[in-house]
Amino acid sequence: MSDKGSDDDGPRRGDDTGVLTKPRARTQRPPLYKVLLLNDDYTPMEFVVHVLERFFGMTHAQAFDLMLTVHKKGVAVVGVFSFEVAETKVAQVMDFARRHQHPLQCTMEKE
Ligand code: TYC
Repeated sequence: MSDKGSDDDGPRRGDDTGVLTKPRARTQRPPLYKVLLLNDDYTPMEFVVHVLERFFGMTHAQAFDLMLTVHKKGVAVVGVFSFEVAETKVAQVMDFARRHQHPLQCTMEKE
């Protein structure tokens, strides 16, 4: 099934005009969630770069640029995912940071 296609049974005959009308599709797209990384004063820059490479599939250059954005602005969106994937990414980052005793914070919010 296409994500933009209709779920109906195709054209229907109108009341008495002979015009075929196509009912609007009511298919809902699942909600998406932004994963946010927060700045802090203690987590080493290289650790954040490694997190972005490891859990968000970024190149070193992409990860470095985004780390600097978080460092300067305080927060940035690092990806947009389904609820389940976003929840997993947040848990992976929080667990990895905790295991390395860094206070790095990662959260999610509905788009
Ligand atoms: N501000 C940190 C430092 O100066 C680096 C940092 C960047 C920490 C991004 C967290 O999400 C973060 N060492």
